[in-house]
Amino acid sequence: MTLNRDIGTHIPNLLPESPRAVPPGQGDHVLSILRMQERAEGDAKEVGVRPERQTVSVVIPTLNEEKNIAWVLERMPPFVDEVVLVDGHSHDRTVEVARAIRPDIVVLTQHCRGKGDAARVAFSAATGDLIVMIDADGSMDPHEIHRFVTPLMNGYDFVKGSRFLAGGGSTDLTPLRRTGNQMLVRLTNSFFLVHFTDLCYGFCSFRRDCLPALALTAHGFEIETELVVHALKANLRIAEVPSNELPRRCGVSNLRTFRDGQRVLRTLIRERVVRRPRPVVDPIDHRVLHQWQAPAAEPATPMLSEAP
Ligand SMILES: Nc1nc2c(ncn2[C@@H]2O[C@H](COP(=O)(O)OP(=O)(O)OP(=O)(O)O)[C@@H](O)[C@H]2O)c(=O)[nH]1
Ligand SMILES: [Mg+2]
Repeated sequence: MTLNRDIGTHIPNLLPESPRAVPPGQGDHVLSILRMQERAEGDAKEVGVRPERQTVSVVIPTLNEEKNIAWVLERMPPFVDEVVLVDGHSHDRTVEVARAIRPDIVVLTQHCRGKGDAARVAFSAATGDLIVMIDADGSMDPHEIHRFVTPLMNGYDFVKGSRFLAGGGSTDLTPLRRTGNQMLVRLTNSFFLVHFTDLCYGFCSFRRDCLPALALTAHGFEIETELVVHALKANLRIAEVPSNELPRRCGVSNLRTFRDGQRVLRTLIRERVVRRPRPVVDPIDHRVLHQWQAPAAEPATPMLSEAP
């Protein structure tokens, strides 16, 4: 993998000089900046363009997306250094198509099931300084990736996409999901005293050095909520940027509105009540267990009585 492209030449700088310079009341029009809590060290650190080059990894969880993955990979911007695809044991040719389009793609198989599990595998394997997560179904446009990278280069730690900021939108949300999402956004805002405009949306990015602080444990679609809430609890500097969600290009959704809505709700309540991090307990898929190397047989240790 080559990490030698110059990000600065490709990414337009969306922000004014620094996030602090956004005029009051105008943040919604360009970039809604949510400074959730001042970190003690945040004040000391001057927010500004980091001079050193930041490499970018894009992670993509895939489950039976052979008809969509080509569109996503072909639209990947040139400043992306690494693409990590984590496949959920697809029955179709998702992996083959991805490799044909982008031979340098890093392909991993997830340990268990669910988007959350796949995302955690991808995050720990990604090597870029900045990590962007995007769906494989064509509902998120890779041409928007610069919106998620630029704030990270300008002092933010975590960036979440919003379909409800000026400049964003969705042609995919059904009225039921829109209402459910709105209720969950309101609950999040009242639980954690913030002003998010969106919650159940998986287009997001963060600095790789924040991964330990995010302490992710989710297995399913509640990963998106866990990412945001753990970023809040870790006092990360968070930005919300507008994003346009499109309908999935082909195939069927893996999301089940009521089941996954309940998982998000349970996550929110648990995070509100419990302060300590949850332990990670992964039920490892038997196919993965077969792929992993079994321990080599120990050389027999001579018994004391057999020693010369
Ligand atoms: N590796 C892996 N990827 C998954 C799994 N479930 C979903 N995905 C991927 O996660 C992304 C989002 O899943 P979708 O099924 O599109 O769900 P959604 O976007 O929340 O719902 P829609 O708006 O209806 O499309 C897609 O890229 C899926 O291929 C899984 O269990 N494992
Ligand atoms: Mg989708």
